[in-house]
Amino acid sequence: MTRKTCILIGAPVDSGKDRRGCLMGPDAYRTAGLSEALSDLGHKVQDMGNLTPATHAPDTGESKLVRPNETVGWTNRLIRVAEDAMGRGLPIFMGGDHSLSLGSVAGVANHAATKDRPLFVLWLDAHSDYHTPETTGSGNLHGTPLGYVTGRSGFGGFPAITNPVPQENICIIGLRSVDAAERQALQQTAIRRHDMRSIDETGIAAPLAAFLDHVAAANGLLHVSLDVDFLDPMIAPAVGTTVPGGATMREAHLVMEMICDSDLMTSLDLVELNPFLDDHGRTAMVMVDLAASSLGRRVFDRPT
Ligand code: 4U7
Ligand code: MN
Ligand code: MN
Ligand code: MN
Repeated sequence: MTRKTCILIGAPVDSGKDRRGCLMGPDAYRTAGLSEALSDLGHKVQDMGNLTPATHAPDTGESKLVRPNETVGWTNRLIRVAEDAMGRGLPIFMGGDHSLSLGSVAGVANHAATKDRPLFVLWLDAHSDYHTPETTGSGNLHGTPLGYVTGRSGFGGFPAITNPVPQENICIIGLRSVDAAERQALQQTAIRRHDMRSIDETGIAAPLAAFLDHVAAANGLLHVSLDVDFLDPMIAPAVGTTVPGGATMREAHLVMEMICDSDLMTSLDLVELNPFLDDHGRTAMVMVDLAASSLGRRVFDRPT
């Protein structure tokens, strides 16, 4: 793996759902040693500190959505920061809840367009996050980032998507909780979807390898979005939306090590960690370990 400039971006976004606590995520990753883990692997690391949302209208509580205006503020800020960081290195967005990806992915997509390269997105998540503000039942915008970045309608008030991510460039792995409205909409799309049943049947390596081959063949950029709830709650309890039956430590390590071997990843989100729900920092440490695995950490040396 080539040596990278990793740009750590604290995005303490907590507006994407009712339950509070993800705002503590960036500092939990720092406390768990993310920066040191990456520099020990030989990467250059810059920590930009924590962002704040761009100026936005106050949330009045009248909308059926949870704090939409604050999320608009975060999206505006993150689009600009992502565009800028992509020109300087490999941004790692330390969330914050998954609504941060409305901005991180949209900004990365704008950068890819300036380089005339296609953007691919690997979504590691129990959920498909394909709602729009019109279809969401919970009003929680952390369930909408893939709807937004693919250019679905219904995101009035949010910055217009100038470079939608093509459906066929998106691969979701880990699915085990998809709402009816999302399922219906997803069935009309070319988004690659691998639920836990198919992973049990085929293993996790085959669908991931196929997707990575596809990215490489297209000379694409690869954004990886790692939601804590991709993992089984037994190994990663610090998340508000636990769903049993998630990825094991072995599966998650394999995914991150294959991403590393491909040397394709150009940006990464670490999202949904809620340190308020953690057990002695266990989940934060697992997430740091996985991030390090995607950037060169090896538990065992393999003969070449
Ligand atoms: B996450 C949900 F209803 N689909 O819309 C919703 F099940 O970023 C969950 O993946 C969304 O954690 C989960 O509220 C968003 C729910
Ligand atoms: Mn998610
Ligand atoms: Mn999720
Ligand atoms: Mn391993």
